[in-house]
Amino acid sequence: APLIRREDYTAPAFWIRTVDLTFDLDPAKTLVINKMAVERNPDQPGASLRLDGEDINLTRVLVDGEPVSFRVENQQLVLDNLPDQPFALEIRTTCAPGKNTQLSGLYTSGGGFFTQCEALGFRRITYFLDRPDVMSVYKVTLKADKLKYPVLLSNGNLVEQGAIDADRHYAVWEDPHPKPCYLFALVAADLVSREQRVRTRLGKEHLLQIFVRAGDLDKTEHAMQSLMASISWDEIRFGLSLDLERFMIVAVSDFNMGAMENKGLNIFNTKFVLANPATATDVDFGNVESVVAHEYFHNWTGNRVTCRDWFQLSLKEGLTVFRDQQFSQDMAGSASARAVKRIEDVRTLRQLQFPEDAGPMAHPVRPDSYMAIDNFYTATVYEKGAEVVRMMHTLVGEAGFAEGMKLYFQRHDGHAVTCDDFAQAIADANPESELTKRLDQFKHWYTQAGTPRVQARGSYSAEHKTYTLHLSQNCAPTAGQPAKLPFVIPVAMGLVAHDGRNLNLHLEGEALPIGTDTVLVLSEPEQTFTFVHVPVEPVPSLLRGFSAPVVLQAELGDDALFTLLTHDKDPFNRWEAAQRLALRRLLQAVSGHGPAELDPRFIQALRGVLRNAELDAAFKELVLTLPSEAYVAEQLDTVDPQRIHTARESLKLQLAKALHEDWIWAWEQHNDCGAYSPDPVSSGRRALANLALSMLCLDGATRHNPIWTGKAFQRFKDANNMTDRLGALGALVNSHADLAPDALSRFHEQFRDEPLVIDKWFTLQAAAPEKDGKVFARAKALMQHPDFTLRTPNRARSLLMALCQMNPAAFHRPDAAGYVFWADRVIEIDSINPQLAARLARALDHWRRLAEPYRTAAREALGRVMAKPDLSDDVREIVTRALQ
Ligand code: B3K
Ligand code: ZN
Repeated sequence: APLIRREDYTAPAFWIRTVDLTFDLDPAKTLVINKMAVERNPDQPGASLRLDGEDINLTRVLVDGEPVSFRVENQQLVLDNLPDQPFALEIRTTCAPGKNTQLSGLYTSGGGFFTQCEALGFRRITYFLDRPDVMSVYKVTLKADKLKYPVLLSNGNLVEQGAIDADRHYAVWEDPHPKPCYLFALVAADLVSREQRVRTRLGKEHLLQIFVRAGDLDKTEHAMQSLMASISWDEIRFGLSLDLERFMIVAVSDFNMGAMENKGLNIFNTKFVLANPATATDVDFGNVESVVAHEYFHNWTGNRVTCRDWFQLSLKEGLTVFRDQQFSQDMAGSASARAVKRIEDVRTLRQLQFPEDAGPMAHPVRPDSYMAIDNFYTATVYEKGAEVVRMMHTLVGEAGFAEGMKLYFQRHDGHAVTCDDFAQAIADANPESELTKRLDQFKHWYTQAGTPRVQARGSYSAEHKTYTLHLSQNCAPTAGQPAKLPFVIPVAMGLVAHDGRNLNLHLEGEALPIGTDTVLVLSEPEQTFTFVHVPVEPVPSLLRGFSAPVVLQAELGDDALFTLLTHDKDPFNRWEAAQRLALRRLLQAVSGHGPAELDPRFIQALRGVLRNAELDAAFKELVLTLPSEAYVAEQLDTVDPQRIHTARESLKLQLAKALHEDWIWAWEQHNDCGAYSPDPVSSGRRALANLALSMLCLDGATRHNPIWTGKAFQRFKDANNMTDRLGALGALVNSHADLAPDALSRFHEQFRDEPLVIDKWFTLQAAAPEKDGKVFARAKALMQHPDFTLRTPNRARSLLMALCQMNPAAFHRPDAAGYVFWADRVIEIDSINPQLAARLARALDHWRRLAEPYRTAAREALGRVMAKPDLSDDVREIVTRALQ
């Protein structure tokens, strides 16, 4: 397929005002009757109508009730010589949902019918102008077998239902809100629902429903609570209310992504809706809360105001991720719990987005071209996009941002718009802000790929009591962008004295001090900021709360970092200081320069954090966890995954040993959380207890001391919730304990009927720390397990992503077996589900930075995938970019 370019955008030649769809649902052959009211765009007189269609059989085309001549070329139905007046267009097609293994369009799962239309799935249902700037009002009639598919759902309001004959029934749905076709959805299945009536601040009544398989009703309470909390949060924070009488969530087991924000009918991967204490971990509970919120928030940011074209994807995704992150922080409550959430978000950004920005898939938040748009639902569009919105929020303030949002909806409600329109609205509502003064430059965040580096140098004059901070920025070239213009970078900061005081900041030239933190705006390649009346030499605490998605090179020595770790008022930077201290030691161990032994000072500092009565357990767990192997790899020009693994495992073991008594203390203090509740305090306690347990098992394993593995096994059996059970199982598996196989088989036996738990079972084994090639061999063997299948994305990912993305040391083998295995799976999955295959294909994005022999072997594997006949565009795009 050719590249599609942002600069080639043209408005559609026709509008489709209304759509009346009738589905006669049958897995083998579903008939779709599509009646549209079409109107020519007067700007394009004489143009032909080109409707997209893929994998569907055309049986009839009528214009104003009369058969007309048509052509089908390049997966488009082309109609020439259409009238200038509005006309009725009727199209009949059939499709085979039971054979749709791509899970895009209309497909079957667990005996029901489901749809996924974003980005280009609607064309797999009927011929249409499958682009987000064509918005229509929908009426949908569903006809299906009554026994097999008792529940018939589509967007909007149910206006009619009844029997067709003894076996079949029907339902009619109308959605009053015009929408792009990617927001269309239908469900026909045997489901039950949890229902909740709510009254919103506007005084309107709404019906909320969550539809699941009969056995899963006891896992829907948390999602319902999250939905209700999201509804009131959006009203309070942004004045945005639910605009539908009925809001439905449906859970489905076979789904390519997390969830989908179809108007009034969100369809969710079961993984992000089902949760109860027995089957879901604290992390799962948190994910359910944020994904439910995310999809709900899309109702305004995405649905009421949508994207003009798919290059604008971050208009809705970056903004909606920002909104769900803010929501989760507010739900977390305390300042410390908010900071924990921020640290987790930044960790994700660094783990997923920074490498993307530094590899062959680097693209701007608003991409310039693509081959397969589904490849651009990326960490850059989502997470970096959210950081861009967050920087705007920082530059205009919370109240200013709310004003900007108001203006955005005043201007654009009901329209399909661009990222420029969003930035303009936020800026226009805040005419005096730093954002507005530099709006054009700020938008480099949308157009330039790559992670900027900020260098900071400070110098103190004891004589003048001044502290001069010199900041500079640069950004490495990325594909197609050899030179970058400077970004607008908000640098939240403060100055910390070695004795622990957070100093009052007084910028030179200003009348008064401004408190103990401020935001400097770095917009030039280099800038100098001078602080006056600085009583002692300070340590700069820069980029507090991670105020911009950049790599900060502050070159602080250990002393300065220890000061920040102990005294910074910003919890994010305390954590960051610990990460830097640990990273420095990890990199020394990897390079072989410098001691492989951890220094007592570092160990003492971590002990201080662990034993600090003022700090929350969740924060301690984050500080005491070493940076991931992926993050270490990110820092290196040449990556030897085995060396990184060995170095990290060795440091981890040293921490396990050196803090042995402290881990025992931590375990004893935190392991009893009482009745399960997923709140931040109890989940933090569980996280720390589980870390302690795994450290104790690790240490025990090297000393052949079975005490702690015995305790872990007991815990595994007794735990009253999945977090603790899986924590204990993980401690056994990750320390390669003798008891691990027994625990694993008990676990499988106990949860054999819970697919989401069986996914965890696969993941745990495939992501275990590699030891003598056993983990790789085990993962490979698990492909043959009767529960394994490539057809269910969750299951395929549970094993393959765990091995190929999360477990570098098991995957990158000197004998290349990991790459051979990877290429075989990408090729195999590509014939089933190209979107899924393309995700797996990205596991070798960074092959160029690998050391030999990995590099050559990885290249060969990529070449083998590239050579597959009929390779999908999705995978072709990933592999082509990698090899370029
Ligand atoms: N908008 C959907 C993603 C659609 C995936 C297309 N391949 C989920 C979300 O971001 O809410
Ligand atoms: Zn989204």
